[in-house]
Amino acid sequence: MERLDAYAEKLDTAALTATDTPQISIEDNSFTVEEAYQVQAKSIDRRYARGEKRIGIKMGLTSRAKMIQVGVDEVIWGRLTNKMVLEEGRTLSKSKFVHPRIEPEIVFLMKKELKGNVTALEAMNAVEAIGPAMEVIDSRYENFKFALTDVIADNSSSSGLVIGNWHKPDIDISNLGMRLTVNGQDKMFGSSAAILGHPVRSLVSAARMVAQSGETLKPGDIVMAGGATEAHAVSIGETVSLTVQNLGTISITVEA
Ligand code: 0L1
Ligand code: MG
Repeated sequence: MERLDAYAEKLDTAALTATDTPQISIEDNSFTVEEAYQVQAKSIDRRYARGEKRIGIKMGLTSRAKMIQVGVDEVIWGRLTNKMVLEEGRTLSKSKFVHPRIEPEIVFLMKKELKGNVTALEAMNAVEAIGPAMEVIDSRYENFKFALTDVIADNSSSSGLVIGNWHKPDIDISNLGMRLTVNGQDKMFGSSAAILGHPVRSLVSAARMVAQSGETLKPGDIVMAGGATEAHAVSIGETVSLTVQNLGTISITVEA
């Protein structure tokens, strides 16, 4: 089997069986960012072959808090499938993940195609709706430790998402308060401004970065803009809730 196919199979199996795996970059120090995105695409192709459907993309490491938490300081992206969606107000089965964490985000729903280098105005004009969201990230690597190439190959740790009600995009999202609670206790406070200064910048980056892989953002796609605070490592029995100013509250309960 070709080297990149073998990495894709290894990461796909790790995600499917919720089992951790050693970092690729430790054994292969010639592994490049370009190759890592190819591995990501190949591992997602394996999901499509099992019947999963593409629903959009996620942006990762779009805030300083996130970059510091994992020691990687570049914006990255990953692909989302229908199987990753968790129903708002319901449960997350911890046993289906290796070591899941939850982070507070803003999500966009696209109404127009967006491709390559676009302005913030063009990006906002392509948005149908915005909403509050929580991303469930789950590195497939041992101890949640990775280099930039590793995490890109691992679909940027993408593993689940919870989305709230959609709102018209005429709400000012530049500086919305975001509050994550666990069993009603405050855990993280942030602002949508922590997402690259304004979440629309994440959408601008998304259009440019996916184009480098020959893809576009399409009508109906969702785009997760990235975490506004560091991520919370979840435990069984926790109800994790996010309130985003003017956008509403969403919750998920962690079960075995
Ligand atoms: O969505 C994110 O910002 C996470 C990207 C990958 C790094 C991590 O697993 O925390
Ligand atoms: Mg995220």
